[in-house]
Amino acid sequence: MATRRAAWMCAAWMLTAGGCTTLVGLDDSYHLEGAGGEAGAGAGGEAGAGGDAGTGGGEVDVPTDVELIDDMEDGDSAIDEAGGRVGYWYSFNDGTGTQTPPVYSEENPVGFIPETLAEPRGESTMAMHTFGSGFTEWGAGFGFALNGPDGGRLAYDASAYSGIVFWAKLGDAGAATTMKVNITDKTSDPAGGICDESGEDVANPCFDDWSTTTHLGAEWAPVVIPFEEFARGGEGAEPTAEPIDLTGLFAIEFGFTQGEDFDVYIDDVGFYP
Ligand SMILES: [Ca+2]
Ligand SMILES: [Ca+2]
Repeated sequence: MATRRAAWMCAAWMLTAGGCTTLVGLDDSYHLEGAGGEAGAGAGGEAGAGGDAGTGGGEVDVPTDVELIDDMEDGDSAIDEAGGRVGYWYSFNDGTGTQTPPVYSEENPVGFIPETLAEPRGESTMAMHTFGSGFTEWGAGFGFALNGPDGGRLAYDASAYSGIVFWAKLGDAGAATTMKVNITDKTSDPAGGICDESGEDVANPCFDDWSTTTHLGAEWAPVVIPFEEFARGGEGAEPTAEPIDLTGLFAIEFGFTQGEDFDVYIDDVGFYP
C-alpha cells in the first residue's frame, strides 16, 4: 500500500494550468436516486441523461448551489483555482495491470487530462475518463489534490461544505458498476504527517481513507454524497465513530479494487454547502 500514491508526487503540475471557472452543466433540475448508496440501491430509477430523474424511489435533489471544483471544459489536468483550491488530476494503481491514462512518471510523462465527449452531456463537451484492467494487488484509481500548489500536498479546509457532487457514467457497459469514492485527510494521507506509511504501525496505517461506494450506470447520472456518508476502517485500522474532520482534507479519489475491469467517465465535480 505504501506506494499507492507515490505517483502523484510527481504529477503533471507542470502541464498548463487553466483558470476556467465557467459553470457548465449544472442547473436546478438534477435529481437522482440512491445518492451515494450501495451498489444496486434504487435500481428502478436511473437518472436520465438530460437531467430529469427517473421514477425510482428515494430521489435526492442535487443542490442548486454547487461550487464547481472542475468541469474539465478547459481541457487541462488542473482543477479550477477557486475557493482556495489548487491541484491536479492523477491516476494511481498497484502496478500490476494497465490503466489509461497511465500513472505519471518521468519515463511516462502523460498528464491526466480530460477527453472530448463523443456525445456532449448538455453543455459539457469534456470529462475525465479512465479505464483499466488486470490489477491483482489492491487495484487502481484516480483523483485530484485539493490544495497542491506546485506539486505540494497541503490540507484543505472544506468545512464550508456539506458534501460532494459529480456526474458519472460507465465507458463500457461491461465494466465494474460500483466505484469507491475516497476522501483522504490529515490522518490517512501520508502528506498529513500523522499516519504510518510503512505499514508497520498497524493501528495507524496510511490510506485508511474516508470512503463510500457509488453505483455507475450506462447513462450519465449525478451522484450526491454528504460527508457523513463517508466512513473509515477499510485498511486495517480500528473503525472510528469520529466524524470526518473537514478542516484537513487532502484529496478526493475514485477507485476500483483488484480484479475489477473499470471504465468510467467523471464530470462536473463540486462541493455543495
Ligand atoms: Ca480543469
Ligand atoms: Ca465537462
